[in-house]
Amino acid sequence: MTFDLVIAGGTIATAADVFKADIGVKDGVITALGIGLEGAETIDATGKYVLPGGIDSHVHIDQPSGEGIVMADTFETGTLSGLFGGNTTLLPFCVQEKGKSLRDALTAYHAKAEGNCYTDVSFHLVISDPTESVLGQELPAAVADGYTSFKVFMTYENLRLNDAEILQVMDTARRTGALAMVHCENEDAIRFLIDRHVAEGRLEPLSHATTRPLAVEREATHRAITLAEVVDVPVVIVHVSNGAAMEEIERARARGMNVTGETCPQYIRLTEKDLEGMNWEGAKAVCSPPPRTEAEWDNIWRGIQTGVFDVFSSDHCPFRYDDERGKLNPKGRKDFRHVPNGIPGVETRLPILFSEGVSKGRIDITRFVALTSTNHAKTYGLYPKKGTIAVGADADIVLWDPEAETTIRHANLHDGSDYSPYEGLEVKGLPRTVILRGKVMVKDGELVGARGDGRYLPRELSMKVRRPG
Ligand code: DUC
Ligand code: ZN
Ligand code: ZN
Ligand code: ZN
Repeated sequence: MTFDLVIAGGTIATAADVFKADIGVKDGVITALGIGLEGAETIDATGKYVLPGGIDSHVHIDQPSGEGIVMADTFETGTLSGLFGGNTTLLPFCVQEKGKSLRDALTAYHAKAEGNCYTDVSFHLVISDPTESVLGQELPAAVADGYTSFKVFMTYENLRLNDAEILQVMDTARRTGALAMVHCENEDAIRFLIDRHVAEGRLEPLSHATTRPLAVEREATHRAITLAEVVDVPVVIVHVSNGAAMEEIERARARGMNVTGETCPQYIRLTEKDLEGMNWEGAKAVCSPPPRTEAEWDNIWRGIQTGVFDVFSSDHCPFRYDDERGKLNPKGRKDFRHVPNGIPGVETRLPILFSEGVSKGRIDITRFVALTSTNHAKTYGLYPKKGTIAVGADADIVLWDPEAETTIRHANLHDGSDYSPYEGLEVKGLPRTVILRGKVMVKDGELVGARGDGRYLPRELSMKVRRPG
């Protein structure tokens, strides 16, 4: 048999194994792993790692942000940036606005994504208005249609649910087999601290961090896990920023709970100090939960190494810095309360984890693949079609040069923001060629794929939820 495409001579790494073999691709699917394979087209992968395409299960693209603020990425720029960062699948959030149906939200997001994507995409829902019809009909119907995960917020006035509502939403997850994700920060505690900061005239970006201290996240993490325990349902704790919140996950697992932990590059590379700085520069690092301290980086690394964290996601949530509709909107220029929460990072996630993790000897390549691809596919119902290199899987493949070095400069990135919070960071290890379902999209750092090559993916239930038999 001749293959459409052969990737020859590289070192394949999956979440379980590292071995030298050629990959044979036919009709967009991996159909053989072997030695001496021949195809219509051959890509020489000598000296490269050959990895399953990155899956980023936590990104925000073209999401309504209120106050006339506009998110910096469309599906075109967001997925292009993800592609250049070594990703072949992104999972953005589709947000239900209060008073609207899930169908409204899904229709709007599909319209934004359709024909515009450079990677495959699939949506998590955000439930902000859990009415009887949402819980009883709409959500179960959406799960049946392949939207098998959703996020709830414990903070933000227009998104937060109270404990009674979270219990109801989690119970719907239990009935339908969907997977619930929770943003854990105590809204009342944040409000209390904001009032105090405002009374003291402390309106600079750093106050974003000091009004959301670690205890605010730890308490909410404990509570979210407790609510999941009461309902008896698996839960994902997203964007864990510190060791104390992480220990809540460890304790829950020790008593037998099914808790998935997620962390992000900002919690191993940024600190609260990045929110200081002249001319409101600190706004560039405003995200929630906020970056912590270098001591917390060490705690997060322990969780990455020992498996407390299953997934390493970007939480890409891009706003422009020097733009009326972005971080420095007319109100945000004077008052941290109006600086939108979120930072870009979909293109820098893999290089940062590889460089800080694999190149510096903190994790091995199999753990890197698990944290950036395989575990995302398993957690969110895409495995084994996505997230691995195996016969029968989609040919989503990245050729990774472990020796390539660069200094992160926003000028070289492809997102719609106008800065990177990692400007000047030196990284070792970069994606060079990215293949989506057998189609070469990026070749040696140059774009060869087209907008619209990415598809929408309905998903199965999470492997964390599925029960044998
Ligand atoms: N939560 C996110 O997941 N992303 C950006 C901001 C936030 O609060
Ligand atoms: Zn969040
Ligand atoms: Zn506790
Ligand atoms: Zn997020």
